[in-house]
Amino acid sequence: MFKKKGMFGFLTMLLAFMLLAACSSGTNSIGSDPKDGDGKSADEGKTYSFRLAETHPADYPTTKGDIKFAELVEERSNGRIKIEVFPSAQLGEEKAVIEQVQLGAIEFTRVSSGPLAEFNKDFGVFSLPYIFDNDEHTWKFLNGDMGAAMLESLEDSQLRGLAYYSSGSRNFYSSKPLKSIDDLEGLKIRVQQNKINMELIDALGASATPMPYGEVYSSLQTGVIDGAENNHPSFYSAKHYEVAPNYILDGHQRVPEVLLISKTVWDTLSAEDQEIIKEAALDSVEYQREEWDKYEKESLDAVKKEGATVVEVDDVTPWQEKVKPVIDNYRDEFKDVLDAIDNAR
Ligand code: BDP
Repeated sequence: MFKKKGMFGFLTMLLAFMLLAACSSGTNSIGSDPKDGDGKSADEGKTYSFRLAETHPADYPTTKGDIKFAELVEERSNGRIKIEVFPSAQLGEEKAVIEQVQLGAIEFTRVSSGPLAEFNKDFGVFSLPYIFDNDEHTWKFLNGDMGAAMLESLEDSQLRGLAYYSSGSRNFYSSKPLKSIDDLEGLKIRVQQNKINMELIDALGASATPMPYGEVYSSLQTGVIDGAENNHPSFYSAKHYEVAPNYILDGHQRVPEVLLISKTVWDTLSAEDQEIIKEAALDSVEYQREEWDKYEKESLDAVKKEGATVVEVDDVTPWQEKVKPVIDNYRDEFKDVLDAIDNAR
């Protein structure tokens, strides 16, 4: 687990204090009696203005989920809790944003489990290849007890997981031809920033270059890397197909998206407001999943139309065999989660 005590604790407290002063206005201060003079709930007078950091643009399905979540919170709090969604990485790349959320300087974010794994090692399990059969299997696991327990475990990392969002499956693409697994040999491939991804790329005979998502396009363009990997929506939306038009549908990972609130911020909210936020997050999932399914199809069609070469993989067995050492390496560490994933089949 990623834990910093001492200075980190002090900074957290300081930021929490500043945040309270900046964000909360109203007649009741934290710690005062929950009912004010005329018997109203303390929450009725308190207003908040929060920020949610999102890496994707406004029309992307995760951003649409974030916006739906923000709308539900605003509606259900009668306008007291406003969450402004900042799309297109305006507040920074995911790793930096997660650090800010830990401190409470940014209150909410939607990130991928990929970078989250560096802050809470349990989330590394999602970077293991071929652990889920399909979308249905993934959601059965995420909606089960272990999926919920993993969101809870984020508390150890000063975060609170509110909900999972859909992210489809990830596939390789390159500026060089990619017709089969052998073509990956020797290529420089960008990965999400965590160590399991490095091992995965090694096992495939390629060399891994971790870097933030926002740097991938220019790195492909200038030849700093030969390829990358992502789901159809990101491949299309970030226009990576323009500079790496060879796309092979190996589906090596399913890495869920996660909606997070800072634990520092969460702890300052009343139980009623926590409930509003928690429920709104869960209630935004269905809409996000519908938007995801639509956009996933549209984006695959769109990249084909734009001239990308899309290669289907009829049999993933050779891929699974080649990356098996990575799973074997983590089988003990992730035993309970892997068992729960198997049981969700
Ligand atoms: C996309 C995720 C995004 C990640 C990106 C990446 O939605 O959160 O930042 O992949 O590869 O699929 O870093």
